[in-house]
Amino acid sequence: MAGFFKKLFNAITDRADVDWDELEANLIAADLGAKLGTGITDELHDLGREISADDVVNVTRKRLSKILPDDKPALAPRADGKPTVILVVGVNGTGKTTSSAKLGMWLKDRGHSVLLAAADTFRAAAVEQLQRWGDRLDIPVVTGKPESDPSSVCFNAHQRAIEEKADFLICDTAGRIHTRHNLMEELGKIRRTIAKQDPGAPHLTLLVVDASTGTNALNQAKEFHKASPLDGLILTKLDGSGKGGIAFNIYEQLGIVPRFIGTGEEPEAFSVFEKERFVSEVL
Ligand SMILES: Nc1nc2c(ncn2[C@@H]2O[C@H](COP(=O)(O)OP(=O)(O)OP(=O)(O)O)[C@@H](O)[C@H]2O)c(=O)[nH]1
Ligand SMILES: [Mg+2]
Repeated sequence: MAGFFKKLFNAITDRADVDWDELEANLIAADLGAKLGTGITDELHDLGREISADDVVNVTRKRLSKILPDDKPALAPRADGKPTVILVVGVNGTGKTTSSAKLGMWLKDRGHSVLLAAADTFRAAAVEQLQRWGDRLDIPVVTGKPESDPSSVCFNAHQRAIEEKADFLICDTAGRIHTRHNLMEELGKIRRTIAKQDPGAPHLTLLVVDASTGTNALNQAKEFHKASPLDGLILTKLDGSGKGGIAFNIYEQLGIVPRFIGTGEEPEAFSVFEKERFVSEVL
């Protein structure tokens, strides 16, 4: 049983009266946010009878699956044969580089051709890290010189993706650049540069959030969404203390849908987000 439900069970079993405040606090602590936490508690209260652990689980699951929209169709190459450009963004350490590589492999496993761009040129180690992933997964990686302009790396990678008729180009970006303001400026520049060779690009901007960081992830989503419109989330580290509740909170507040989940450091520990499965298994 996931930690999230265990906590809920503990809050209501072995006692005659439900401590509603504690139950609500637990739901909110599971990163579901105040609105959802209160909504679930109210619904349980309105049952007007003694509630069981099953009631809590059922009401919570039902609510949660109602919140998210139905799953998005899987990524498919474009009909015109031009590359789909995916920009992977997020604060440092959330799992951008790992997720870029995993997503590359996920696409490759489905028969699509993929190119990776190492656009985190601020740290030499970041370029090497992606290069190692590329070698391991047999996916070409476009790199620039250390401290070169990340936008130019993306431009060159995009050019190559177009020339080679790659189905997907995944751009791994930096998570830390002097200040958050500079980071957002840099992302804006990358977006404008990518759009030069294809006005519709980037076609998908995915924010990587570490599920164990709770409400910080919501703040990150707000900040990035303002600077660089987000099309979806990659929710990482769900194998750790991350409860995943934050995904519902982010969707409720910003309308950003989870698209992929990361459940470990290995490339296989990655899958497409499936609502029902997520609600019943991960949370
Ligand atoms: N357990 C677990 N670890 C993960 C997952 N995703 C990434 N990691 C680990 O998290 C650490 C950071 O991952 P990176 O991919 O380097 O993160 P990043 O966002 O690129 O970091 P910066 O480039 O420094 O901003 C690495 O040790 C990864 O192996 C996951 O889903 N589960
Ligand atoms: Mg990185």
